[in-house]
Amino acid sequence: MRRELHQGWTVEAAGGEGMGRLDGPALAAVPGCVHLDLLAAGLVPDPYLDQNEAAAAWVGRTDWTYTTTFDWHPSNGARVDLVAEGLDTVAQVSLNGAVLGATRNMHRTYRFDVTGTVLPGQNRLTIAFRAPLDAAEAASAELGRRPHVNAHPYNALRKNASSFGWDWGPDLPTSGIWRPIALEEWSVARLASVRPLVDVRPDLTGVLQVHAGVERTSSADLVLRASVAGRVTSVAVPAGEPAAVATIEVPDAPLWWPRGYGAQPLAEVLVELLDGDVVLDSHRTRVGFRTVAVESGPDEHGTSFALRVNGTRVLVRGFNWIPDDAFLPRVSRDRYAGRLRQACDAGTNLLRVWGGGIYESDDFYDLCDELGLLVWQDFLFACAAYPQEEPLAGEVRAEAAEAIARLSPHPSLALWCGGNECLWGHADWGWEAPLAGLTWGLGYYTQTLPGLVAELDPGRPYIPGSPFSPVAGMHPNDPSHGPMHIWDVWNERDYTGYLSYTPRFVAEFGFQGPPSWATLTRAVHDEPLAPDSPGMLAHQKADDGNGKLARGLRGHLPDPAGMDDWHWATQLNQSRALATGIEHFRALAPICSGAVVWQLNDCWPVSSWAVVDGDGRLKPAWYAVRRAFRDRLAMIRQGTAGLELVALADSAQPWHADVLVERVSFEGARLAGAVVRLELDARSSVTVPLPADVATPGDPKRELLVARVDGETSFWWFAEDLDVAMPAPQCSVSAVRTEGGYDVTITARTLVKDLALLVDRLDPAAEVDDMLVTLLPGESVHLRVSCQRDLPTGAFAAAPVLRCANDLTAPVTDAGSGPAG
Ligand code: BMA
Repeated sequence: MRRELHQGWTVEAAGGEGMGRLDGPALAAVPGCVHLDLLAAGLVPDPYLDQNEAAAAWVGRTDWTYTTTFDWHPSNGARVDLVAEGLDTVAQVSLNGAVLGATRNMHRTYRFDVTGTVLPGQNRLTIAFRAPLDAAEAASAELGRRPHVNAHPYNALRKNASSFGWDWGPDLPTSGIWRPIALEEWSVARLASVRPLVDVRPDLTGVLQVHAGVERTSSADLVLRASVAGRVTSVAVPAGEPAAVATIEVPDAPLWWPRGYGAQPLAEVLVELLDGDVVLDSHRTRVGFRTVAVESGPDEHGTSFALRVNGTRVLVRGFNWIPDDAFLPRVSRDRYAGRLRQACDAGTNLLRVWGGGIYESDDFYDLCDELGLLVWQDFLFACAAYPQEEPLAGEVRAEAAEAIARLSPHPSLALWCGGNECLWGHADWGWEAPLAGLTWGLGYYTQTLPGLVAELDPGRPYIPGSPFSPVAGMHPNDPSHGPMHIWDVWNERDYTGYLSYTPRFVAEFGFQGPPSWATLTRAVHDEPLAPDSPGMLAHQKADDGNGKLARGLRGHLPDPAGMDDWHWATQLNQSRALATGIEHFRALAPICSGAVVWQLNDCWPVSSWAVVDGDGRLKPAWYAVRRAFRDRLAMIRQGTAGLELVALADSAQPWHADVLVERVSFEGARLAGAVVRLELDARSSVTVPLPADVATPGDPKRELLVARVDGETSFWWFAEDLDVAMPAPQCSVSAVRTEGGYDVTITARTLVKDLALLVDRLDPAAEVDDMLVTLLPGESVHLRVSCQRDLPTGAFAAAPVLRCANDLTAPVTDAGSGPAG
């Protein structure tokens, strides 16, 4: 019997900088975190707004004590356990004044036997958290300081690394009971662990092996019963046995596939522990029948790296995932569902759960199973050297074993990875001197973690880190060998730098842009608002972030004239940078088998690499990624011998089509043209040189190439916007009120490049169905705007709502706009 203890909690400062700031205990939400409690009680201003983050720094320097009372009356359970699924982080747990134990890992579940301590009638449960910054610093001093990025020694404590601040995240280390806490009463025996492992034999027989661990209070002969897909099996668990395995074979099991490759059938699994006819404990989960493997081996380009599901190579189009809120308990199932929907709608088939975050809740992985989103799961190590001594080593083992067992049933889980950039850090970031011979984590990545995966989840591939070279002695970020991260482009180079790479798999690459205007202006109220106004700087965490944004524009777009132009230009540049990278990496298939964008989401309102901002709004870059992630792409690219058309059919169907490639003037005159016939097998690509008369411009400043196929259009510009005779844009705009918003028709009178309706400027809740559309003179686009509000006439007809690339050099001329309503 399980009973949640989520009611009646209070929190009070028990030491440190928070002493004297509160009149007394404040009401506390469980699951929750102290920042949210203080916010709800009006005791701190919202740390996500303006410069409030700094004003809340004392919260992480305060010891916090959570207390509740609850009534309890004995049932017939012989044992009573207190089960805490997430305590953040260094804490002492007491019941009725008796210390039950100490915790120091937010990524673990703690179970305390409270039989005899829990009393009939009223009980008082107290969880005293040590200030996380003090705890991390003390642990670091004890274990020996080791290199890490950012301000605080997150590498000494098993707590969400990014909660101490990251180059996109606020420095707001939390405390609290962040996951459910409950009393569990049981007798005779319970299921201490359940791991349903799945395999598929070559004859397509699905094999489910349920590994169950049993904890007992008395010796009894028990039975483990498991069922799946209408089949049931039972195995004896004789007295004294701590574990059992039940195996079920499912002939012709329907295969689970990643999205774009097939369906996602899921089978319910019921696992029961029986004493005679009495069901002592049960566990329900779902599995999907499929195999997954990493393909990695030498070839003429280096060492391949690709995921294979059911033997089929998957071309990965992915995003990196970070915690969706710095205050983790706010991330509900609905919020996950919305964010994952945005990932799917952008055409992705994989999310990489980054090692500086958390093992997400079951909801996340359940949804990924349903949506066919593969999950690359990092173990929780990021950008630092990690001590291999106790107490950290034991925490790492316990946490990893629990995570492996919890996540192993999920068919979406495709890969375990030792961590983020720790191997790279050791190779390149000058750790040798500060480490002075101390351990740095290698044993975790090469022994502890692969050992646990082999023992607990043997069917799933493991790699020691990302980036990682499978060849001994090779630099971990070698482009030719295994997965790499491309960061020199954002940090030091122009985004065309992506084109110089021939990677095997890009697990991270990204380019910053500011959040949507509505998000930005909800969070930052600087007067005047400028890229470097104080609140803006508080919401730009990257090293020289604004400098890199500004330098990133150079050669592509003019220096922005003011805040509106800066915001649009940097968002547009982010879009183009990501599209450049993605198209290039996809065009390299099959040499390159994955492009995983850094990053999908944000954890608060901030300028960052995300394509969905901290309030969940789609940035222009999301639309650019969606276009670049289409199943079928026909792109004009610069080849070694001239311009060529690269066509990619990344879908289960062959692609037979004609691509019309035309050279046109900026005025829309057709100057030359050719039809390229595509006869592509499923999952294949072709490169066709373009005829010289099409590929060679008469006037590179006034011409472009247009490739049209199946209603989709792509473009080739002979020079950057700054270097061509980009016309001052003219369009006419008409809008018709519809049930859920507006149908907007925009007709170009001149060439209009990368047109966007930034509708959140009109209504923070509004969204548009497409963005970054290029129109030749006379062409139109119909955009659907979802919006409940009635908008004034002409609302869509001018900046800062209607924007395009050419209005950065010349303002849009309104060639007549229709009524907006
Ligand atoms: C990589 C990531 C993150 C970081 C990002 C942007 O290093 O793994 O640590 O946020 O780059 O700098």
